[in-house]
Amino acid sequence: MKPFEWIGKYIKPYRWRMFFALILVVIVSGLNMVKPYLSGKIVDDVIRDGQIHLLMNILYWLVGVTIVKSILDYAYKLMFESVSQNAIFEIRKELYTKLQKQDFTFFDTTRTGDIMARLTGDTDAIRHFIAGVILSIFSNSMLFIFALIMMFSINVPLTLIMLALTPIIGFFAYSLSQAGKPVFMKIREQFSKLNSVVQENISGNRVVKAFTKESYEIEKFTRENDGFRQASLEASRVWEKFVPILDSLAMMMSVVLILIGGTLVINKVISLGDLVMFNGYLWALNNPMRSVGWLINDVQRFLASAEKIISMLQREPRIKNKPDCIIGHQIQGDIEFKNVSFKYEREWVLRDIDFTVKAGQKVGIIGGTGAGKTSIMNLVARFYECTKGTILIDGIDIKDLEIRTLRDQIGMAMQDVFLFSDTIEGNIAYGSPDATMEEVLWAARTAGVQEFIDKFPEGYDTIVGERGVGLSGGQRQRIALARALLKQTPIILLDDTTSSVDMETEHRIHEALRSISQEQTTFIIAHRISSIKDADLILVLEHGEIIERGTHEELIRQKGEYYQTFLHQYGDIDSSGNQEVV
Ligand code: M5T
Ligand code: MG
Repeated sequence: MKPFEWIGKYIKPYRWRMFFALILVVIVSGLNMVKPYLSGKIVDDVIRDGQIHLLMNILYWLVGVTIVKSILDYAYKLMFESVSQNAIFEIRKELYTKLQKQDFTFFDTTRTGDIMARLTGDTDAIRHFIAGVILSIFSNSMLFIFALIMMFSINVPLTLIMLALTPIIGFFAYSLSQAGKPVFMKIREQFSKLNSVVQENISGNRVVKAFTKESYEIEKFTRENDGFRQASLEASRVWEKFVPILDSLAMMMSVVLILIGGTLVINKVISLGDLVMFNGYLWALNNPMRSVGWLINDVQRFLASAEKIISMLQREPRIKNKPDCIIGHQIQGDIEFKNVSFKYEREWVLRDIDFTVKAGQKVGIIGGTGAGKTSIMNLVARFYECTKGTILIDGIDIKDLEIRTLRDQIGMAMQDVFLFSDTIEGNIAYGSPDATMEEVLWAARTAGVQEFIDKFPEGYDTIVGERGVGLSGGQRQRIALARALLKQTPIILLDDTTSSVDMETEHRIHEALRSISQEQTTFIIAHRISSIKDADLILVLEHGEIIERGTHEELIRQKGEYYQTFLHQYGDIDSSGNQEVV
């Protein structure tokens, strides 16, 4: 879609307001002609012809016109502003809604700074275009036309001479805008660099302090800060170079006017009042020419921003509902991976993953770092689509299920815990806003949140900082677990959920989980054997492949990789593995 056509869509609902505002602009431009006209009248009728009684009338008119003009000015500016604010409100909403629809791949490949720029700087360029540029182009054109009409009515040759001079101003103004363009782009770029340095420094403040890199960070900031200063200075150098030229040219036009106009007055071709009038209209000829360059820049900036926004709005997520997807299916919890292979980019991350789980069964997944455990979870929730093979839930290919139907019935505690800056209760109930306090407390008890909540004087109303600052890693994990449990879904995915809690608490949590989740199909990813040893099926993953599978006892008997891990973790325990592992 073309930017102008696109922006038209957002202005269209307000076309009448816009139309009315434009009419007001025409009226105001017309009223702008009154003052020079009346000045001429003062010279001719009052001063030359001595009609003193006209003076008061003219003054009343001047005051009246100024008041009306100011009111209309205020009115149309407000109208333009409201149209632009309404339009960018919609654009922001659409962008944000689109953002919510995007999949993991989008966020993997798009920088946060770019997304933020779309929502801030670029939408502001659109606002400026509607409220500033369109208005300015229209009002300048109107002024230009009205002034020309008035000037032609006074003297045609003089007007033609003046008109012939205006392109010179236009040319210099255009050159100024072109010279200024790279500089202004540099300022914007430099500003966003400065922003990202600050942003990263604030989120990484703990690492900065831990490695005592404060002075390094200040240096980094100073570099960008200085870059911003240089760019701004460069802009004013360009500006200061051209502005006197533009002003002198405008002055030159007045000189030419006085020279030629004066001769015409002496020769009685026009009156002195006409010359005064003419001089008054000259700025209405100058001004549009002076703005031309800036308006071109602003239009270009609008086009660039609009194109970026359009491309973000048009970007389709890879993962989306099929047109005939199954909506509202009540999941039982049978899960089957059929020869599933997967890669994020080029490297295969999972190869030929093949297993079946019955509803209500517990699956443990164990394996080294980077073996592909989290990737399996990502596939179950369809955050990514498997490259080869099929994943079936209750015998249905998950690609045929509506995404919401699928994800609403999966409770997830992710490896990388994210908490919102909200109360602990708010965080637990994030996925289940209708849950009662009893239910929240139940989930909190099961996940072991209750055990530490007394440490906070405000209990569940304690507000946790951004990303959960103020809580220990284990506390954060337990809140994330409670959040997943509270949803009470037929499928639960727990990715390394108890890795940061001590063995004893972990044991208690797993006991509690066992007693509550009889019907839920549960995936538990863990590095510790103690977390998964009771599972109905344990998958041992290595480099994206299942190398062993079975129950704890079976795997111990196989004396393979699992057994080796077991020995490492419980080296002093009887190798038959029959002993209770805590
Ligand atoms: C398996 C790669 C990663 C690793 C392999 C999440 C993610 C992973 N990878 C990507 O290229 N992009 C991604 O977004 O995939 O990664 P995993 O499944 O996260 O491994 P894991 O969960 O078994 O590891 P760990 O450390 O959590 O125990 O090569 O680079
Ligand atoms: Mg992982």
